[in-house]
Amino acid sequence: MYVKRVIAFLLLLRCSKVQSMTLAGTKSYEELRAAIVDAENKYGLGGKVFLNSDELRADRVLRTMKQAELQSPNRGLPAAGMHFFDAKPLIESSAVFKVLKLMPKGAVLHLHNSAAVSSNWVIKNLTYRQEAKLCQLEERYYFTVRSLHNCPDNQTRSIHSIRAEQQQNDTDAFDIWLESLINMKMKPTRNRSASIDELWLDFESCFDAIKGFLQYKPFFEAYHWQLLHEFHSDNVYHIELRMSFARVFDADGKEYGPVEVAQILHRIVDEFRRQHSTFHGVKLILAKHKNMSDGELDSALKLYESLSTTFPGFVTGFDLVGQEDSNRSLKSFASLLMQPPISSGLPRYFFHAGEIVGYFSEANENVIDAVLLDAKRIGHGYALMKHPILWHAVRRKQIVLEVCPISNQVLGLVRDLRNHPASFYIAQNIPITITSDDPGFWDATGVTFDFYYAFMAFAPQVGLGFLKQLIWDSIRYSSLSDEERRNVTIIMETQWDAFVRELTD
Ligand SMILES: *[C@@H]1O[C@H](CO)[C@@H](O)[C@H](O)[C@H]1NC(C)=O
Ligand SMILES: *[C@@H]1O[C@H](CO)[C@@H](O)[C@H](O)[C@H]1NC(C)=O
Ligand SMILES: *[C@@H]1O[C@H](CO)[C@@H](O)[C@H](O)[C@H]1NC(C)=O
Ligand SMILES: *[C@@H]1O[C@H](CO)[C@@H](O)[C@H](O)[C@H]1NC(C)=O
Ligand SMILES: *[C@@H]1O[C@H](CO)[C@@H](O)[C@H](O)[C@H]1NC(C)=O
Ligand SMILES: *[C@@H]1O[C@H](CO)[C@@H](O)[C@H](O)[C@H]1NC(C)=O
Ligand SMILES: CC(=O)N[C@H]1CO[C@H](CO)[C@@H](O)[C@@H]1O
Ligand SMILES: [Zn+2]
Repeated sequence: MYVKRVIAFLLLLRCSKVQSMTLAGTKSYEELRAAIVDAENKYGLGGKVFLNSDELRADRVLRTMKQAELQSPNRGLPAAGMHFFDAKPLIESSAVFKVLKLMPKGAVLHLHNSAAVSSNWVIKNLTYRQEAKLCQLEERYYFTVRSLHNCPDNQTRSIHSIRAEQQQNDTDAFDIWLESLINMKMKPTRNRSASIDELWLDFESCFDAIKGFLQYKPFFEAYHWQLLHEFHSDNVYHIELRMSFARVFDADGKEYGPVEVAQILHRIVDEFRRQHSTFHGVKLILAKHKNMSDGELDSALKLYESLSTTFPGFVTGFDLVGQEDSNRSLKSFASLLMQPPISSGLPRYFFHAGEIVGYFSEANENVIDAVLLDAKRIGHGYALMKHPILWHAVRRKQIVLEVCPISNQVLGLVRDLRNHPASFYIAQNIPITITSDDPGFWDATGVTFDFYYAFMAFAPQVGLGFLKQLIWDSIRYSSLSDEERRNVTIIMETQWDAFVRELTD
């Protein structure tokens, strides 16, 4: 009620100068000012979250740390205003980061499997195995285990033997070069102002480079185990993973199709859960590249049907990926997506939409189509702010935006994350979830670095209530069943209480 009164008062202020003078006269300037600050804090995301007495104490501790860290050093930028590539060492030594790392982070809802694991682990582990090979095709390089259809045998060499040819003191340099194939920080675009198209070329080249490794079953298994390990170590308890379900083969040349690939992953997750009682699990979202024909979309939707009926509750959604402004718009696929060639009804859609600065392309309107196609969540929604009617609909329908701060920065949408539209979504109480998209390709292991920017750059005024809202919302907007939600809630409550205690001690 109080918030409503202040808002009503502010509207009056805007309408009638005379009236406002009279109203202002009834209260002191300072009182009114404080009322505005208070009303704004209560209005935004997390503003109404209940905090018990321990949480209130933890909130004060956290706010003090935050304030200290946001004071910019010698008129320079605080880490929250810097590009992640430059800020990473500062963030790692920050007190707020250490708290966020410790914090249970609920579910990560937007993550691409082949870009999820640290590039450094891929180099230090997978490329040191005997089976690892590298194929060179003109200026492009691809990791692989067997010869690729696009890369002839005579261009493919064992990485072990290439490494053996390096001088003793050059193997480090060789490994760094190898890593540059799958890491944006090491690309030439890093040190100059590159266009979004150039950044996406580099970005897609990372996916192309790693693809071959993930088609080999032993590598696929080790990689996904490492994925679970990196996120669980970051205090994430549930993951919804986007993947293409590409075929996998084993050492005997036996091939595994999409259903068997899902089975393999299911076994890995089960084994990981057996060993880590606080890890709840994984769900899979079939995500295909938008660079496709109607016929290919038709097959992809049929594949979704077969996977989701074989693994109900495990394969739970469908998405289309790729650079939006240079690929087909959602609108161009709309009729098929509205009436998919499947009997089990409309898939649960989790579309990437509005991952774009938002000018002059049909794809600029992808967010409209995502809403019309009844997407349960929207990947990014960066351009939604420019749609004054649509964001009301998104809030009313409680479609959560999967916000990926560092991804948006690395891919050139915004340099200083304090200018990210998520600030507006938070202020307008539009539901968001913080997630890391492709952290393996830019050294942002897990999701805590993204939380750092969300907490420090998006919303300077918020404290623990905001974080509490975010992590419980990540469970709320997941594809978990009611029973699973109850189970993960039990895990989370214990972890959260321990976290709050640790923060106040
Ligand atoms: C790769 O990681 C696995 C699992 O952590 C480990 O058992 C194996 O020894 C590692 N291999 C190399 C070559 O580092
Ligand atoms: C590699 O093999 C292809 C045929 O598969 C041949 O055209 C090409 O000349 C060969 N390249 C080299 C470097 O031997
Ligand atoms: C080590 O690297 C330096 C510079 O690249 C080179 O001059 C030197 O010969 C190398 N030493 C050995 C032992 O390979
Ligand atoms: C970019 O610049 C930094 C600092 O000047 C340098 O250390 C790094 O090697 C450069 N990276 C690339 C990919 O050129
Ligand atoms: C898009 O599809 C075309 C034709 O299938 C192919 O040549 C091209 O490499 C694809 N581009 C990407 C980025 O996948
Ligand atoms: C929930 O937890 C209980 C007790 O650990 C377990 O028996 C049950 O299978 C779990 N349910 C789901 C859906 O994970
Ligand atoms: C069909 C289509 O427009 N495909 C384009 C998708 O975007 C990539 C670049 O990311 C282009 O190479 C494709 O031509
Ligand atoms: Zn994505």
